[in-house]
Amino acid sequence: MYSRRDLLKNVAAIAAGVSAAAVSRSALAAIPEAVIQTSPNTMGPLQPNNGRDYNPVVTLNGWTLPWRMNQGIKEFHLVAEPVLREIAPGMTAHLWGYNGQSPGPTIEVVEGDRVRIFVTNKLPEHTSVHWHGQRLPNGMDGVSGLTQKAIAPGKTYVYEFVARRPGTFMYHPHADEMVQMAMGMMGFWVTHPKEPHPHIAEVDRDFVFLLNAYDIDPGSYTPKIMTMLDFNLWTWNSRAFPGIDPLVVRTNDKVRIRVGNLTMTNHPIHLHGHEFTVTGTDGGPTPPGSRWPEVTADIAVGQMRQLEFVADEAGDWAFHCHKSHHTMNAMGHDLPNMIGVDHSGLTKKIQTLVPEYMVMGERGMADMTEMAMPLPDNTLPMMTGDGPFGSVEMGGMFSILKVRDNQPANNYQDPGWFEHPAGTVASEWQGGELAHPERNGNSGGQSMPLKHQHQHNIEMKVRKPTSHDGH
Ligand SMILES: [Cu+2]
Repeated sequence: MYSRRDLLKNVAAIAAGVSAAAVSRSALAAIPEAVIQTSPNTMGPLQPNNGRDYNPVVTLNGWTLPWRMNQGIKEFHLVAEPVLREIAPGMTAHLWGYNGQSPGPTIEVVEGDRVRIFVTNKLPEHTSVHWHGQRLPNGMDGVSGLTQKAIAPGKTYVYEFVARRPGTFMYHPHADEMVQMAMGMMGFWVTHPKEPHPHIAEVDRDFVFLLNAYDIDPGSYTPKIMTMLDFNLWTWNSRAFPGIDPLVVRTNDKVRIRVGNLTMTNHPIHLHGHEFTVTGTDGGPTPPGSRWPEVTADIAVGQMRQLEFVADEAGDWAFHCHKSHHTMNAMGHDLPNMIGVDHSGLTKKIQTLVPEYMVMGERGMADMTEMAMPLPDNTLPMMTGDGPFGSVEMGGMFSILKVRDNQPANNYQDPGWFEHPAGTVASEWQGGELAHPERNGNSGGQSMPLKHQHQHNIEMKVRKPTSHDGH
């Protein structure tokens, strides 16, 4: 979680980067200065200070890349490079990304903008950048070998095109793709409409993040790049719960959440306490007549979805992938189901030989969160997160939508835990002894007695083989 001071400092740092690039030595240089950001904190929205105006997005645990205007062209500078990314406090990964981070910075432009992007390759192998979902000249599509030469290490390439349609996009390499995406190379792109659009709502809060996944053995730092499906860290913008910042909004705000999936499996993204509609995909805004209410949107591989709703229920609402193993951090998967098996005698005997020995899962896995289990360096507990009522028992793709009546507009500071009105929290029954449960089929119990007692004599009919005549 970030403090307000951090947020201001970081916004100021970005602003300083912009003005330095705009007015000093770089103003005369051929290539705009690359702005680097290494903090994993959620940066405040980057308000446009030139070009067409728009309402900027907020990148969860990320930031927006500043640009410079050069004779009417918006110029950005992306640097593909190895980065250190804190996945959550206690674990840092050696990834590849852009401008100091994985994912790279969000790029925000306006429909009709002519955009020029310089891409410098500081990786040990060649790369390219594909602008997923964009209308552009074929030679700007970034498919190495097919539409351009790969960008060799140390080289800088230039992409230039007009952002022709408004919407939600992403960028990623189209060179040694499996390795480079498994290492974290990706970023978000938003093209805002140049004028009010009938299918694009104006919203109060506009969040963006990418779904990504890594396979990093506990105690190690670098993802295994040959993993195809069995990843062990399920992340949003290369962060795992409890490292994912909350989405902070004010009661009755119109909220848009844009999500892109660059993992190798689908993610049913589920919001508690509200219904949303899918208002757009990477193909553009959906016509309003095609929308229906949902509380879970499945986001397939390579897809993007825009979820929109009015946040009219104050509280701390869970927001997560509905695949339960995607809300867990790295673990061994090959465990037998131990529920109901009593190891108490056995454990003590083994502990005289192996003092740290413990049994997992004899009452479910929740005990795991409370065990002070020794972990190797640089790994995360499988299920964790201290909530106001105890452990949240989550990891991975999990965050919290925090809806508050008094959250100031444009303020993303974590307001702390929700203060529940009296009498609105589930609590322990204090009404005395519980009635002994009646088995259905005896009397039916006191609340729903059976009308009649039936006794059926069930007759078994056995079909015997037909005669063997003819053999
Ligand atoms: Cu998932």
